[in-house]
Amino acid sequence: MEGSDMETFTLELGNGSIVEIPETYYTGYPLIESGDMDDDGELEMVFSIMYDSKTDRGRTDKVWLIDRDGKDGNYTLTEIAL
Ligand SMILES: [Ca+2]
Repeated sequence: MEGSDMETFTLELGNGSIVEIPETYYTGYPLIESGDMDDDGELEMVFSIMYDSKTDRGRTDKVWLIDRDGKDGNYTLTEIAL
């Protein structure tokens, strides 16, 4: 989008799956972390944008949880309200 600081991100995962991150600010650094957050034996991923220009350098605006359904292998994307 011209004149906008907003952009979408497309994640291509190692297994070939594509996950689209909705429009967000792109002026920071993408951060992807993974861990078994619900203790079900499968990893979830967290995507966020970090900004080093803010007073709080670890601050993010939005965080998305990317979770794979073990049955059909599809990924769900959930914005985490912080
Ligand atoms: Ca898990």
